[in-house]
Amino acid sequence: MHQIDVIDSHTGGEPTRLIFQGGPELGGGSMQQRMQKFASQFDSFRVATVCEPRGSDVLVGGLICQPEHPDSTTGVIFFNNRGFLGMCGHGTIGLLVTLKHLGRVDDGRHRIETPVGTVMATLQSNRVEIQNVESYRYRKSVTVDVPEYGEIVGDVAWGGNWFFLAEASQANASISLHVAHVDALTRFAKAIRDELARSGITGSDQAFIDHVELFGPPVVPTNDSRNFVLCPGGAYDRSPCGTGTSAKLACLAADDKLEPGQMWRQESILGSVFEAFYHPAEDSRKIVPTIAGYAFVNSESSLLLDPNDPFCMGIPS
Ligand code: PYC
Repeated sequence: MHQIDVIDSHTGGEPTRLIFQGGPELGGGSMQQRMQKFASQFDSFRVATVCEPRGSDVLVGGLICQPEHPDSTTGVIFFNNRGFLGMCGHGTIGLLVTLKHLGRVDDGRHRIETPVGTVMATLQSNRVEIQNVESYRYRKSVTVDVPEYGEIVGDVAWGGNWFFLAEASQANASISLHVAHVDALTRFAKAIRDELARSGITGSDQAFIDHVELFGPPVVPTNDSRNFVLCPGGAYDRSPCGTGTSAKLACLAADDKLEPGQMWRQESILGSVFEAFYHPAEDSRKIVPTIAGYAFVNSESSLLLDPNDPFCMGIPS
């Protein structure tokens, strides 16, 4: 029986499962190199820990790794039911709150290594502010002709993952961003993502755009916007999505709609909020976004992998 020690938390409603003990031995090197080794040699471990029957399509896993640099607090590799994530905003907020719960860190500033770069996170009680990787808009006003929905115009942007960002109220769709409509929103967002792939619309270096983010007016007037985010494995993000909010800031900055330092309050489909602002990056086409939200620890447990269990290694989704 193989035992894996995990701690589950949620950030604005979106769950994170952090793996502290019993994970694969990935050796040294950068988080990017270790993620590649994880994906090529231990993908079954990903399925066993986040897919059914131990997990679900919504769950994001994070493998805690020894950092490459001594002044980093930790390294982490995030993954989900479909594959690996470059960065994960809600997961990093959950990571810091979980490390504090374990007594491994104190409030203050922490350096976290991820496969797409090092991020800085400031922990204060259950609130975490993350200075994310540099983010940028890659393509503006891209038109996709989506079967059944018509022409949808949106931007392609990087915020630690690749996003297509569009207003929800377009063409034949016009689905209001209410949690009662998540099935319709999911169908719409998947149709957009499929059409992006069919039309060869990608991020830089032909990267697959695996997240679709739809926007509409906020429900709470003090917020700036509400979103619905389709994640790579088909689930929707219960939080406002840290990397998605970073991509949004990059688009707002590129359109001169948000000043450096100006606060943006992004509301999720559930109503949870990330506060966000940016500073210009050295490369004037990019920004350095900061995202803040709250996480809470839900459970400490051990996953048991029984070799006699026909579903021991999980059910791929
Ligand atoms: O918060 O960056 C995020 C995220 C990505 C996928 C799910 N959440």
